[in-house]
Amino acid sequence: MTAPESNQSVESLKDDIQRHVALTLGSDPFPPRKERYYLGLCYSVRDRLLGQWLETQRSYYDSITKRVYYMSLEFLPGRFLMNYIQALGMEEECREAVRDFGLDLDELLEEEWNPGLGNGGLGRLASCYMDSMATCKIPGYGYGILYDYGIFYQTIVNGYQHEGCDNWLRQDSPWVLRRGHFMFLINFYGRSEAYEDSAGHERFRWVDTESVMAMACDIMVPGHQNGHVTNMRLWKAISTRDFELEHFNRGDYIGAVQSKVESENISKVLYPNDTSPRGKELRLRQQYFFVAATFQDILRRFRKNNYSSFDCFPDQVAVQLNDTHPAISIAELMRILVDDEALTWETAWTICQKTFSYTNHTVLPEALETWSVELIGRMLPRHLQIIFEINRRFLDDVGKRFPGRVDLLRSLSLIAEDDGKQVRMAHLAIIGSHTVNGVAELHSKILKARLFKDFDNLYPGKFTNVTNGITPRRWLMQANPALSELIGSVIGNEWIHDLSHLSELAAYADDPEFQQRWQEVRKRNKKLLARYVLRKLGVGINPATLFDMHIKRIHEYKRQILNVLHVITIYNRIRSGSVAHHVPRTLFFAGKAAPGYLQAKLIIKLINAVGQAVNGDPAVGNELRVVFLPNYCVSQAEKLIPAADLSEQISTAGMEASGTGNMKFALNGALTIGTLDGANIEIREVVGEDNFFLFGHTEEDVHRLHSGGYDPVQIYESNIELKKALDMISTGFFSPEAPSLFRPIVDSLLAHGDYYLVLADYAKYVAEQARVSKCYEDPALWTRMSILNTANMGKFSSDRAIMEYARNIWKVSPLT
Ligand code: 26Y
Repeated sequence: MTAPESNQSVESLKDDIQRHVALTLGSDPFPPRKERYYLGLCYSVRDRLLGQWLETQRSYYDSITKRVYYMSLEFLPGRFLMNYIQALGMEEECREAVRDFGLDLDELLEEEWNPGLGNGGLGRLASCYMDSMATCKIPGYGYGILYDYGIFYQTIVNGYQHEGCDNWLRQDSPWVLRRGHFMFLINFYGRSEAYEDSAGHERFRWVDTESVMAMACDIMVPGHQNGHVTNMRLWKAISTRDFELEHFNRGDYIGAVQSKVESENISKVLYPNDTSPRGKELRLRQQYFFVAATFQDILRRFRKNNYSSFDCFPDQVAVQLNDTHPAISIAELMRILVDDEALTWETAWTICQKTFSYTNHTVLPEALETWSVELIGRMLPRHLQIIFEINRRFLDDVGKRFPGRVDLLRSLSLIAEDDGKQVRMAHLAIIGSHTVNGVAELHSKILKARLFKDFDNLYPGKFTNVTNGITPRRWLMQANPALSELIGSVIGNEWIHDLSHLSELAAYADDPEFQQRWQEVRKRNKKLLARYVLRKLGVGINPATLFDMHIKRIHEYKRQILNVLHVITIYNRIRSGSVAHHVPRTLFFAGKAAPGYLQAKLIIKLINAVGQAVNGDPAVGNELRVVFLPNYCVSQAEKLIPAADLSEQISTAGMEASGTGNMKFALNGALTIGTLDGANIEIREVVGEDNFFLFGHTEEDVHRLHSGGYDPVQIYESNIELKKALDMISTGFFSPEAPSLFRPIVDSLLAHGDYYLVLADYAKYVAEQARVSKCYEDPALWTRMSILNTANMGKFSSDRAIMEYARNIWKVSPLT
């Protein structure tokens, strides 16, 4: 852009900001106030994107192309403003415009609240995929729920997690476009009624239902500087007029309002569990509400293109189920096709299987969703009938192929009989889909070899792998501007669109001058983080120490406790003056615990208690520091990750399906200490064994140890340092006011069998950590390893993942 043009665009941007402050917000533009000008800027940026968005949506209709529907109960997009600004390529303009008003863009960006519409990895993955769909011009949409309250706001009080409400829409979001004209009626409860149609066939209809409306709320997801803007459509529950009238007619005004409020509760709050479903009625209501609204929208679009027959439905529509949370879709599409469209069961089922594909995100048995037959039967009576019919035909078929195999029928059935009758949503998703994928090679292998072995035998080729990816736009370009600039200065900026270009950095890994620049950037990022921590926690940390980070949901399988045992071990070594290769470290922990997961909450308290003891001990000085950052979220991750030296990816092998934090760290030049789990394995493969700190039992070891013979007590007895650390925890060293406070943690390790094999991996972990310290003492070596990590991360772009889904699963091509 030439100078006068750019001046012109800065001036017109300034005019727009002030116009929005005055005319959209009704505020006096003078003097310029931060919150007002932040919103003025948002609306001005939004204006510039809306045209592209309309154009993109129009182009879908013009080309009558197959579209992807990415259905997810969770999205974690992070802040939008900078993402939009960079997508439009107007960062400099924006900086200048707000500077002219005496404001600072980076400060304005901090005004934005994070939309916390997800729990963790699964939701963030959905948002990375939206970014890549837009950037790769894959025609599609994200579908979800607009929760009024996202994931709870975490504070730490006296070391304990407290949950607060995340009322993110309190001040209305400039990014949420409410579409009052897209409203669909959603039914619940009632009963299924048989009747005879004019041709004398028995048919069913769903009657005497209660209903609620779903209103569409749209959020734009722009591709990177390509003029393509994808839509994320989130549903909000609105009560129906009928519902109210029924009460009004009875003269029951308060009853009317109450029923209105209750029906609108459906989209009120995100369930904050990320591993154990609780069979709560409202959660099933959310799932069906979301599914029914989305399918009405899909059919509306399908019909708009004037299709005469449903046979071509799968040529127009690909639906990706993000885990089983939207799996009731399969019964819903069957209901629509059989009851409303009067197709035969066989035709409808073929269409279903050609339309759906399902991504599994976990093998933890407690995370596999089931719903009681009683609940589904009451809330969705016709769907239960359909599920039973799907199951009857399916088991019939299996019975014919494997006569006499009752065990097989029991293991494959959609209905589990052991714990009251339960519908297994994963089984429904598998048989109703054409493709099922895991999210990393090991995970996909486990799905085939263990969890869904019988299904894999039954449907060879149905199971496949798509290793997760992350968007380099948010996780390098936006989160780490300094490193992006350095990279750009030597290899150009093509990596933003094609991450494999990062491999060109490998040529500089041993270049002393480049190494020095690399270190300077990293040091700068660490200083910025130290300042943030000081501001947030009032705790001073030293940027010259090794920044060691363990940031993710708190869960026993992620083994924060293993990290804590290492911290205590180092602490004891420092106190006894026996430190070999100790390098001063700052440990960062961050993450939320599900509010009902008491053991995870106790782990948070323990981390804070250990932090208090370590940080307050004058014998430790600067050698070791432990900080727990409250309220981990996308924006916090963007601040932490670019400043990390070491990334902790230490889950019990076989339990972390993929992980995506591991990718974000390595992309930003942190080194990983990790187990052979999830995508760690593939990261190690590409960055090279020498550039990865590996330890721990393999998935096969874990399987074997779980089959019998594992004795954690014996390990405890025979390892002095471990014993000492555990004894300190259990005897109240870290909780003198309540000595037995942490007993449940030690009991889970010693008395209850240590299911996550913390003790089994302790010695190797501590030894590998010593190797980390040793490497860190050699800056040239460390920097080389760091550069090579970044250089080899091309594979983990979500663009690669999305193109695999598009080619192999959805069969859609990018728009040209
Ligand atoms: C059923 C309900 C309680 C539930 C809600 C959320 C169950 C699971 C979840 C979320 C699961 C999740 O976030 N899984 C993570 O998905 C990431 C993206 O594939 C993986 O990288 C990560 O390993 C996996 O734990």
